Amino acid sequence: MGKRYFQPEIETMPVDKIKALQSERLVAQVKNVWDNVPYYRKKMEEKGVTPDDIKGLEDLHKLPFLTKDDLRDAYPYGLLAKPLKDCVRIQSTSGTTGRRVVAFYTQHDIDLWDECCARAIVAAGGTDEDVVQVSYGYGLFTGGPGLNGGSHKVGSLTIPMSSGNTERQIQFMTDLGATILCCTPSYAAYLGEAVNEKGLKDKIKLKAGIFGAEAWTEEMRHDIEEKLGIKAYDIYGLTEISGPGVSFECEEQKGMHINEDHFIAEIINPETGEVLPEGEKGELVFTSITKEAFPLLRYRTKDLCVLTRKPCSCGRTHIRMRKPMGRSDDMLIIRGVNVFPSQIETVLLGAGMTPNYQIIVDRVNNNDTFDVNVEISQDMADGPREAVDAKQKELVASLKSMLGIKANVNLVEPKAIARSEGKAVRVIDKRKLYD
Ligand code: DLL
Repeated sequence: MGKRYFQPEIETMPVDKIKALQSERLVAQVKNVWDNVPYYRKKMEEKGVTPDDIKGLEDLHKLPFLTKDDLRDAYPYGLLAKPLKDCVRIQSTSGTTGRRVVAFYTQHDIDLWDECCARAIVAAGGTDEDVVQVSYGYGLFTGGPGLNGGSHKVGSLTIPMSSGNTERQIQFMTDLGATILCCTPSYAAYLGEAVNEKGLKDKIKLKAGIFGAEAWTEEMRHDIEEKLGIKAYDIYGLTEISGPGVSFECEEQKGMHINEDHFIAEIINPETGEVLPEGEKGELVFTSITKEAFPLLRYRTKDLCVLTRKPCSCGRTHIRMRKPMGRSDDMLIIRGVNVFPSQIETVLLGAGMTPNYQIIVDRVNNNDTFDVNVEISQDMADGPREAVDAKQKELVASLKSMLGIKANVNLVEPKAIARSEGKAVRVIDKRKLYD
């Protein structure tokens, strides 16, 4: 049995103490941005707030929100709170042109970020005896560098694989006896498929995986756990707020503990901006209270989520967020109905299908078309045609009952859908081309 926590005093700190710490850090951070970031000062002045108005957590709601548009307006250096000479790294999102976000880090920021990722690795059972294969992309994407830094802090042997080259991934995994795998859940599912096809499941020593960077369902978790013979843990984060490790799952696998000594979380009504009470679903908003180079206050993530402070049997006291079930900008509106890709994943995997699927939406003669392509397994491909037809009908019916609208379900041959090595492309919305 390894260590249970990476930083026990912080991770199990009584809630009133965490709140006091957050209050103190918030007050200091507000003063810091007011003094050092003209963009913030202007936003605060526009809202009629000054640092004197912010005396603690209870005043957080008085601060203006920050959105991706602000990041774009202030691009590239307009939100820096430290001189460039104190910054040592940038990371960036993989967003399409025009939506790129560049985040800055001092060495201290990177140290704290690494600690957050180390907490996640220890929560997944990691120790200095583990061999951690980091198969998130390295480079501008935060996944590789974040988990790499966390693994170093834990003292695990780190394999900086990056993503791609599945053959080599599996070779290193078996030869070096990797025990913890870090990558996107869609890539984990792909690796699981490849390991089983090669008959190597008995040859791998993996015990846990730390998967995030995209929405994934409980059904997907079971699929990966079964294919790789591991426990699959969720990890969440975003470039703007640091990267992976903003929150992470513990052995309970019931929501992700937010590292509250660094980030204050709120849930708001995305329409009105009103702060919602604990337990209600809305948009997740973060305030970074320890960041030096790029501190964002009340940053709107667009991730839809629920928070809970119910005590967790792992002993951690930090608030938990439920798996984000999609981003408000991921939500598809098809024939006037709101559809989240995760609902479709739940239906498909619940019906025993593979996690290889793609949703294609188009507009023909002013009507939305809605196709769900999903691969059948090799067993099904080798079996009777009638079974495939029956499955197709069953899926149409279950999707209709989940979503309220009808989808064309196309069952395609194994390997017909491109595999993803990073974030999976689940939705192709061709209507966007016409807007
Ligand atoms: O995806 C950071 C990360 C890397 C997280 C590795 C976990 C593991 P971005 O590329 O900036 O950063 O994308 C952030 O991805 O706002 C969510 O919409 C989504 N996301 C991240 N983690 C999860 C998760 C990284 N566990 C955006 N579940 C976020 C659902 C997630 N969505």
